[in-house]
Amino acid sequence: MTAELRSQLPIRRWSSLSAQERYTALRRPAQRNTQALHEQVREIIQEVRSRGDHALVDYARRFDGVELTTLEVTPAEFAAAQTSLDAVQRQALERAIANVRRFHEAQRAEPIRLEISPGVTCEREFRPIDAVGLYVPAGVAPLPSTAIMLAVPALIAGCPTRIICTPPRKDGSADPAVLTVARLCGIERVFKLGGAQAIAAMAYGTASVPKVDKVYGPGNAWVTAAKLLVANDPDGAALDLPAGPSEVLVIADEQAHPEFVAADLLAQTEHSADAQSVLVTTSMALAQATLEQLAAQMPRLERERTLREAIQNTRLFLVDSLQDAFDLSNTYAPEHLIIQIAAARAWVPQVRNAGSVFLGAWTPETMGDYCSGTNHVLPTYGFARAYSGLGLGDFLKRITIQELTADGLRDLGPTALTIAHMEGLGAHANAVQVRLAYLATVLPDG
Ligand code: HSO
Ligand code: ZN
Repeated sequence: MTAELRSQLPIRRWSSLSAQERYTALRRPAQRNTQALHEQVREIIQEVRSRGDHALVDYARRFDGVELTTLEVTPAEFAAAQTSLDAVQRQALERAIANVRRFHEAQRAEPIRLEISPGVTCEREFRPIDAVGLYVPAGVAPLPSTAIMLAVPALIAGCPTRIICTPPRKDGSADPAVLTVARLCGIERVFKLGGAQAIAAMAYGTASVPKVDKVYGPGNAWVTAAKLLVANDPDGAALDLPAGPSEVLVIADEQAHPEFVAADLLAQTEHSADAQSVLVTTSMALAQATLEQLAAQMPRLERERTLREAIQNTRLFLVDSLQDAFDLSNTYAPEHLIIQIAAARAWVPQVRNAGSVFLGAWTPETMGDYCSGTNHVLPTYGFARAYSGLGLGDFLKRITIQELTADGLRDLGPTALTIAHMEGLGAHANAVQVRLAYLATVLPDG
């Protein structure tokens, strides 16, 4: 086992790789042919737009293998879900929700009101997005934690319409844990819809599914393609962030526990066959011991099949210094960055590109995935270079407001006039000029 893994996962010395080799080594697993995929997804969206609920029922039959009589979860199904969880499970969800709630409440920003110069006031206020559609995937496993990460910020932002779409199970029911989370987070409308058709239904609305302004949540390549397509259409819906397969990068030194490091790599690897885990270490001994631990732990884990596939995407790098490790990490821009080095906290300022950071030996990514309080919907596929993970702000709009007094306009108006003339936009200048002229004649002294 170890020998097999060792041949699959060479420990590469970063300093000996050329620029091209480094680029190739850090490339994400290839995504599906997007051209063909987009064509198929476009067709699904078109069908949902023209045939509404009928198309949704047909797709559920074809893709999920279920015959749905109602798309929406009924009160009876909600009630059954509540009783199907045991007390420990329910309390775990409640505690996770409470923590995520506290951390997201703390993200509430104060409105701004500033007098820029006498008589010129600028303000910024927040408004919730009217209608939000939360997609909770269930491809590899139902993800009640994802329901938490989406529903909690939507609730505290105060979005008036909040709906969930989640794929039906084989028996045509929705996952009871997802339904329990929905109820605990004040979401009353859940639809048993998965894939691109769910996104289309939320973006355009059907007889049963309300139209939303923005769609949220991770999903497979179909879901992501659908989100991108509907976001490009003014009649569709905005999207939260571009999403790809999940990934983690672990920076470890010689003091790290190989057992923990391997466990963290595997935790992320089990998400899907195209998930990626990367180890960057200053210690050859740690790299080798981690390989041994991977081999030892993998056969004990339930999702060994997926692990064996996805482990091929794992990369092991040996670097000359911690500075090199952080440079590599910033280039890769991981969704999750785990730092298991002696002075983890001291290195935080070196992190420039990462979705979410986990410090020290006692902070497995699993905690952030489920219950510590941070959001687990994060930028993947290198998008962490420019995007952030989901937060309260993604459910709010920032609206600016301004008000000038006559004196304010007298004072600042000429500046606008000058710039308007520089741009050759005479009507802009005129809108100021007519007022200044009025003030000069009708109200000569303000
Ligand atoms: N690690 C995933 C989130 C998740 N993990 C949900 C378990 N359940 C986000 O990258
Ligand atoms: Zn996870």
